[in-house]
Amino acid sequence: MADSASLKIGITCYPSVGGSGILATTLGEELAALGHEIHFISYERPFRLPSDTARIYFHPVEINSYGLFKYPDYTLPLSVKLAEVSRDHGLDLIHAHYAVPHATAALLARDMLPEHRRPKVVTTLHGTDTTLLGRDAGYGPAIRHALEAADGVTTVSAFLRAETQRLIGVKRPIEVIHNFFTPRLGVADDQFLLFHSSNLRPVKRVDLVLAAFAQVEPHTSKLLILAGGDFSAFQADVVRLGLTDRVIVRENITAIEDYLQAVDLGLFASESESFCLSILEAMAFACPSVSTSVGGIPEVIADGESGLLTPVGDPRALAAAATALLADPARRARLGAAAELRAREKFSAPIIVERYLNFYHAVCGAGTLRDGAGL
Ligand code: GMT
Repeated sequence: MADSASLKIGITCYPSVGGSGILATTLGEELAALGHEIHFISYERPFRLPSDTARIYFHPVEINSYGLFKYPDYTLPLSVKLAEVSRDHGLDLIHAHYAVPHATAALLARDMLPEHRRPKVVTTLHGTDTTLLGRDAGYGPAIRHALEAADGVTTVSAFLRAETQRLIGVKRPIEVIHNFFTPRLGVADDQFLLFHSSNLRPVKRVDLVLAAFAQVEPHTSKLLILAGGDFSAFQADVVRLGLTDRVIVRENITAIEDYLQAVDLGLFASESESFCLSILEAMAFACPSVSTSVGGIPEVIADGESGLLTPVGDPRALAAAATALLADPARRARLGAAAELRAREKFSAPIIVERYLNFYHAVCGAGTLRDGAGL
């Protein structure tokens, strides 16, 4: 183990959608935030693993397909990659999430290395690795061996520990460590979270969003950017404006609701915009926005009632509006409640979808499509 308190940890898990991979990813992020060095090893980057996080590295496992093999093998290339990463980065520990095949591959990796460079192996059982595969005669003995030979084993519930003992006959101690979830954007309880969401195209004026945010009180606010695309072109601005620790970027997020629940104020600097769906999405979560008054945005935000509008190209005005709302929680709450009501009453799915349907009917003429007259 390393002399200092910080560990070098390899994590292997399923990278696709699924609780075990999500838990492994979140655990890695939390550990990295605490100063540990985390190396993810899998056939793909775990889908929730953000890019460019300090102290987090991803090592892909390459899988070749050989004519002799009827079934492609992942376990051996994974074990070799785990051993390589362990050797090259001096891992203290490999944490295998979901026994098959990760626990076995981790053991192989450990055994491939010279004794003094062997990492410890911890396996976390997540569910069907015990309850389904554990009772499968083709897997059970291998899982039992991997668990008995690991340096530590955990399960995500007491239920799963009992099932592992009952079904697999594991005798060694098993630690129960439950799953966890805490919304974590690195925002302290007393900090405001401003929010910008867009496809980053030039009309969105992300440069002015950043310029405005740079003028908002630094200690009490962070800016979350949900980027529909590659944000890297703006990183130089982030650094130049001294915003490195204040801007949180998440690229190509589909589950935007998870984030919108946490935001306090939207920040939009578009120079052209026919509507701005992102403002509406925030409104639906009682989050008012400060935005440029352009195009159709005044139809979305009732200025002074459900948000604040400022002139185009004036980041100072945008910053002043944001600062005013951050300084006045009661007004911000009033605007947020009005924004939510406005979103529901004017722009919700039942209302707008019915408008489209009515319009289709009007365009088609009563019965036109059904009786085939229009074909
Ligand atoms: O075991 C599985 O079926 C897959 C696994 C996953 O990767 O999603 O799900 C299990 O692990 C999750 C994370 O620990 C648990 O929240 C799920 O309850 C568990 N699924 C089952 O036990 C069926």
